[in-house]
Amino acid sequence: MNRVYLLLGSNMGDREQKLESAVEALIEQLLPDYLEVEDLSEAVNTSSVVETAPWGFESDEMFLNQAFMCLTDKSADEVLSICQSIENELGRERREPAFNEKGERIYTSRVIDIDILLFDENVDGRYVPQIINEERLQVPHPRMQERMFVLEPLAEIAKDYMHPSLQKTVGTLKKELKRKK
Ligand code: A4P
Ligand code: MG
Repeated sequence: MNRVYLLLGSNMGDREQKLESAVEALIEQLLPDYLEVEDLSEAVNTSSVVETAPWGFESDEMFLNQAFMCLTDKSADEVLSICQSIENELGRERREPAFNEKGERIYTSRVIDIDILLFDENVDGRYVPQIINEERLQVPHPRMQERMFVLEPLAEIAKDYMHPSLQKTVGTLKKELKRKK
């Protein structure tokens, strides 16, 4: 069984309800049916919901963010497709990523965003963190270490997770980012 860590975000509409619906749909679609009920506490974990100021763009609409972990028999690519189809079902309008004249990303408000932060493949019973560098999917998420709205909820459920390319735990990345601010 593989293991995936996601970040959910919403800053439009009924934000709590969007996060709840996303978590429900993710469990339904990622978790294999054959897992027994008593396994569920180990198979799924969610952080608390944190309210965060928009990062990278101006808006009066605050975000709710939440980290989510789930065991799954899907590949990272399949997980991405599932996240995108759940975003669509929950009313996300998808546009091509936009850039300003300096080549920086222009972010916009969204009813739901589901990003893959980390993905572990199960190799002989051990979780092995994957590094994926394709246009469609980069894992670990390339900006996670710069974002307190990611590290704060993620550290609640994966403080000791070792980032495979930075070689620092999520807890350390959070402490370092806090010091920088
Ligand atoms: N993609 C590549 N790697 C990944 C990955 N690890 N997870 C590709 C998910 N998608 C990945 O994403 C654009 C493309 O990224 C996808 O087609 C996918 O193939 P998108 O969800 O369509 O568009 P987006 O969300 O606008 O872009 P992106 O890059 O996900 O934006 P970010 O970086 O997630 O930033 N401030 C606060 N406080 N809280 C937030 O949650 N979120 C953003 C969005 C900005 N500011 C925020 C928050
Ligand atoms: Mg996204």
